[in-house]
Amino acid sequence: MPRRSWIHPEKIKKGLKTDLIGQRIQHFTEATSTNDIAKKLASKGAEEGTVVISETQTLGRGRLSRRWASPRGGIWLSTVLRPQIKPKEAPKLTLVAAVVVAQTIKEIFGLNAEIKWPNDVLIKGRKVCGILTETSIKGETIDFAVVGIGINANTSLDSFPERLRGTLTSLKKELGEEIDREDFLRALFEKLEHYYRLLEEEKFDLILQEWRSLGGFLGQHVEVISLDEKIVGQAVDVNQNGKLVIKLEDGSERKVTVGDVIIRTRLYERETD
Ligand code: BT5
Repeated sequence: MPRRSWIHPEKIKKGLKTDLIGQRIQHFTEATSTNDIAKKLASKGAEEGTVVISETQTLGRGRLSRRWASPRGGIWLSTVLRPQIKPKEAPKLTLVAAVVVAQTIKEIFGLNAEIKWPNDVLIKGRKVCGILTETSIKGETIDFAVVGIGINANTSLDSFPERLRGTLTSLKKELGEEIDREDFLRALFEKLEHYYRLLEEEKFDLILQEWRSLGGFLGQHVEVISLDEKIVGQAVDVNQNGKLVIKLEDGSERKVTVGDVIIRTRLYERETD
């Protein structure tokens, strides 16, 4: 891969209006997983806001040890954070990151990015970004958190495994041209800092408001696979703790902490296309 097509940290930093996020950037041409590198750095005392970026990952990870395809042209990054929140509030960081990615995509490119709880950003129902938040807990507090963000930016669909091609998309595919990754990252870091500050100032309500306006699947009939259970109902909201609220057929409500959402209404529409 020619050097000129790498992400250049000094170009991101030029004009970057943040105090924390992205003031320190470690760039790799290849890494196992940026989350693993960021966790190592954080455990050795890396400053809050340190970002690790790699052009490719050989062991990119999703939740539950799933593989995350990380070919060239994408944005694979992890940020070290030291939030003053309780460990059980950690899922809020994933919601923050999802709002940040979806809003940045909307504002810069005018694409209709939507959030699918808990950690996906979709365009026209196809996944363009996934988020993986990992925390290290010390007693009753979070020692550090690493928020990993994977965005299919300048990736062609044929660089992904065939079985995934029907489920995902990239910014390049949606726009018909490559994006300037440094400009995009500068905007992303500024937005991340803004929403992270709101979280630290205990203004999660404001973040939730944004989340709801981007959570395109709210109101839809969904199936949620949570651990070994399948829950069917209507996705009605996300609550103060970042849990998904599902209204069951009998009218009662279930709150889900972890899981994968399948949007039934949309699946049905697609089948009848
Ligand atoms: C996620 O997991 O969506 C979290 C992905 C986080 C990736 C970032 S990249 C930087 C940092 N370093 C890491 O090692 N990870 C983070 P989950 O919700 O479990 O979704 C995983 C599923 O998404 C896989 O099982 C595939 O079906 C699908 N998938 C894999 N690669 C993909 C890609 N590049 N784009 C869209 N979908 C993908």
